[in-house]
Amino acid sequence: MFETTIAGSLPKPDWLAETHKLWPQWRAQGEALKQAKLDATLLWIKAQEDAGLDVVTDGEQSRQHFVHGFLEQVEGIDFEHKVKMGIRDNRYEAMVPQVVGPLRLKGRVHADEARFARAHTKRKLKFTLPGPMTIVDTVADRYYGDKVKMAMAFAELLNQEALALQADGVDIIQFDEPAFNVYMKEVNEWGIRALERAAQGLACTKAVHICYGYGIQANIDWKKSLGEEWRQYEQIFPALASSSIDQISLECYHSHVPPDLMGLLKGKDVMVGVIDVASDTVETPEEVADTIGRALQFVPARHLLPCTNCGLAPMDRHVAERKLRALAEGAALARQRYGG
Ligand code: MET
Repeated sequence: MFETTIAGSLPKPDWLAETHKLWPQWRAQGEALKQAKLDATLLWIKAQEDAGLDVVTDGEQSRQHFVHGFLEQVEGIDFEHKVKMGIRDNRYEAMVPQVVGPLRLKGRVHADEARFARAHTKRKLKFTLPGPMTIVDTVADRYYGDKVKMAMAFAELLNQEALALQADGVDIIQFDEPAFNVYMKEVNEWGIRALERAAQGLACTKAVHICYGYGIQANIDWKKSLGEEWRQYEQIFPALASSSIDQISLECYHSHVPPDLMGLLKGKDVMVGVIDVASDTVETPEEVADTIGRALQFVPARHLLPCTNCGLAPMDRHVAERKLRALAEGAALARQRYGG
């Protein structure tokens, strides 16, 4: 009951990469970098276990960014000539690589870190991949000329990697789709179809993470513009509820998402965001348990997975460690309070 999990990413230690950044520069190269990534992975697996989390991840220590990490292993993408592009409906600008030819995987993308993580934990292991719609929104297209066609091409590649991750022993594969609350019409037209293509044939648990973004300034400003109630999920949850995806996330703590929207996800596991990623104030176990209590009005206990609102990548490392503990302690308190 109340199996705890995180959105995926954790801060990189300062000997691995620049800190407090979404697109940090690595501190080493070649073999030394490879080793440093695995060392950081081990450190965070231990920290998640020590905190008492039920499901652990590799902390996304081996990728520079949650979308571009996957793209680095895709043929047909030019990383040498990045261009500035407005992403998430021009919410912020990013330097993005360009799609310049047919897309194909160069080989395995995440075999090293997934197998390494699997070898070092007996807990459930979740592995995250960017979703097709979010990828399409984070690259510049100079080849396909058609968003849906390009998304389906990415979905096929994601599916190849997802099936291989399952064979590596991963228990849960999560696709990250923060673009899902920006382009709601497209989500219903093709976003969920592309997501299901990416998850096709998986027998392990399939999750989708949707959110209002990291705790960076552009997102904080955007949220201020969304009004008193954030109802975006209302437009996409019905279709997600009838999809083949098992677990769906939503922000709860410090968010303006009306909690009754969780009721639209009947039958699904709901990853309920009980940890704010936009504030360094560490939640108390009581606050976490209170948030779980509110969500229980709309989600049965066996389907409720306490989670972080989004990834912790740009956060201070020590704050993140304390937030992991707050998450686990809050869930433990909720088990006592609501367990019987
Ligand atoms: N898995 C990603 C992370 O935890 C999701 C990011 S969505 C903006 O960082």
